[in-house]
Amino acid sequence: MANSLYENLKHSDPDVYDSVLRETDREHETLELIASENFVSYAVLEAAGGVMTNKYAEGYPGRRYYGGCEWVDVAEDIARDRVKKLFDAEYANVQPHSGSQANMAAYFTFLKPGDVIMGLDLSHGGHLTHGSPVNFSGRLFDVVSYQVEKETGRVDFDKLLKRAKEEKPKLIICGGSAYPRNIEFEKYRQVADAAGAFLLADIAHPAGLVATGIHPSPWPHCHVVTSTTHKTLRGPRGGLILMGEDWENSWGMVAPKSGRVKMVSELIDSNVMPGIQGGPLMHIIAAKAVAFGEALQPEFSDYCAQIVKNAKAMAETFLRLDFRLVSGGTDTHVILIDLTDKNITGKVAEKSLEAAGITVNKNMVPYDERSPMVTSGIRVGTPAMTTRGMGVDEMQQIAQMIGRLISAPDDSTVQSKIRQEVKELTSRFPLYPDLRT
Ligand code: DSN
Repeated sequence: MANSLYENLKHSDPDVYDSVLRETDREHETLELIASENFVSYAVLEAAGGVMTNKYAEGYPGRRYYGGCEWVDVAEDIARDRVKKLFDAEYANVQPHSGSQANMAAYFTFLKPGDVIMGLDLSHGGHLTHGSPVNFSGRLFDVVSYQVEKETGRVDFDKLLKRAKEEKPKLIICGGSAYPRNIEFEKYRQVADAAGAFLLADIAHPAGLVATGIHPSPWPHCHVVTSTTHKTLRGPRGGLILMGEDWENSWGMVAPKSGRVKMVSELIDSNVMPGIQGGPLMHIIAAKAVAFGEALQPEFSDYCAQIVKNAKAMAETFLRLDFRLVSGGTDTHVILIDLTDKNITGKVAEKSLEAAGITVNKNMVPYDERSPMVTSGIRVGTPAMTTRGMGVDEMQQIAQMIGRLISAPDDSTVQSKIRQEVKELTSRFPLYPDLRT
């Protein structure tokens, strides 16, 4: 039953149809090790590709600016209820189109332009939206970046405390995109309290691990949490905002008609819409609801435990092969390989691995002397391959392949041999068999 989902597309737009089919084949035939990617279920795909894409629903369930929202209200209520249960949260907003927009809405809730924020430096594992000068966060706020230590690859909290007391940020951001270790929420909160700052955790990467209790909980330490839905959480591409507990704002915001002091949740809701977004992507919110339902099942806990088991097995193999890993290993799904002593850049390593069917991304390592387009590292992650059912043996095999390619990046014989091994391995773990040619 090949491609029945795409019958209409096939006839009406053969060019786009072809690109979709080829992407499906690429996903099946390659080893996807980008730490921020995953493969959603058929149910999530169906909801994301469904008719809710047609509906305008500015506002929130029960108080929209458009008629005809009764069924999208049901989907959004399911999504909010499920994600609150999943993360043990009192408040959730599932409308942010992405992690960046979740962060933007949260910043606009707690900050004014020009306020001081502290976030982990992008080249030390942070994220663009944590204060990079080329991002809105770096352009609107006064950014004080903090870094990890060269020897440990981890944050020195005594140094962070000293700096925070000097700089007096209004908001401290923890979490990032290439930080292989658990986020130390409790220590960050001690720093935030000492500096009089709010604490925001961006758990986009470990969200699935947090939901299943494999990673420590951000509560009660973080005032607000943002995330994406498509990494370890294995949902459609999107964002969300959570609070463990809501509280009355202290920004002097009073609801105009009632004279009532607003809750922080109301401020976040209005900073998402109308603050930075218009109509929510209701098909994606429906797909988020499906993914949250899947994540509430016991099998999802087993899956997340296996992600970490796989990452640790891979990290151990890399260490045996004499690779340097930032922080010496991993607690999560992320491994950051420092290639500084290997006479190869991240850029060349990424290209060479790609030619053999292994997809990773080049990544800055702490104290990198190369540019972000070249880099001295690669980032590797296990969520996608774990979704395909691969285990420790396969992770060890993949790490060995990476080792062979990195020691001979220009050797086309090695590349084609490994391409063949990748083909054999991926064919044992089929992906979307009903959607391929
Ligand atoms: N680009 C994402 C990642 O790869 O981690 C973060 O936004």
